[in-house]
Amino acid sequence: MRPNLVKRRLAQDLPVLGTMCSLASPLMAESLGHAGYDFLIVDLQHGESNLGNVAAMLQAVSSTAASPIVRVPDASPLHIQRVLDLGAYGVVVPMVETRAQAEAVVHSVRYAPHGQRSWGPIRGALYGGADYFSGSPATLLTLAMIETARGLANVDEIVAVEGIDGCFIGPNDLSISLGFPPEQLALPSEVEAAIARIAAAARAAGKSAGIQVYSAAAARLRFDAGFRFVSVQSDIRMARAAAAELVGGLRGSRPPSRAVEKEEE
Ligand code: 3PY
Ligand code: MG
Repeated sequence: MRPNLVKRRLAQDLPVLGTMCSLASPLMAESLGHAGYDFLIVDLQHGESNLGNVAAMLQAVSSTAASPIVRVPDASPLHIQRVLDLGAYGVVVPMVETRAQAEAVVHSVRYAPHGQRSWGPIRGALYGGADYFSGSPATLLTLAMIETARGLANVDEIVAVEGIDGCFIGPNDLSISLGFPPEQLALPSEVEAAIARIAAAARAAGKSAGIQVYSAAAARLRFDAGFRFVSVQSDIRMARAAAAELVGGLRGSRPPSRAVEKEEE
């Protein structure tokens, strides 16, 4: 089966870098893939994509060297199995809170006797190869998002589940669940302590720790702290940030808006 370089690097305790595709644009995904990311996450939880367009997104990503990963909207077998059938080489599953949920996720990724995935990798086998059935357990990546107080409390059991390759921390939901607002540049110490606890649990279980961050500096800090799977920014956030910087730079301190011209008219 075509190797999953992200899973392979993680197994060797090597870092991998990616970003989120919030936009349902295959062309944007293809462009990002050619920028050199190790993986791209097509986001069906909060992004524009859905089961109707995810095949085109995965085709775009798989025309590049980046591993095509999908964040499903929830842990339901329907989403996990459909995106794998359409060629995802990994799933990121939000809001995993218990060992039973983590086991159910693995059952959706694996065929019997280790799971309950139904056969039909309509595009997965085109991308992966004819030995998809035998090769998929060692190739497909399965990450459980730990991003709630309950997930934090059960993290040791979750990351210990066989077939879970590691955790992926959502700092915003984790902050909210611990009683703090999302989108903080500097996370409260309680959230940082939770993040360190989750990463330590993953490492103790011999699994990979992953996290979403919003700057290159934050990515460096997380890699230095032992995180191996780091997603930085997203397509739309990068576009907005670059546009705001360009417009702000050209207009000095004036607001980057046509409203300025209107006020001056
Ligand atoms: C979060 O911060 O909650 C996330 O899910 C990041 O993607
Ligand atoms: Mg989240």
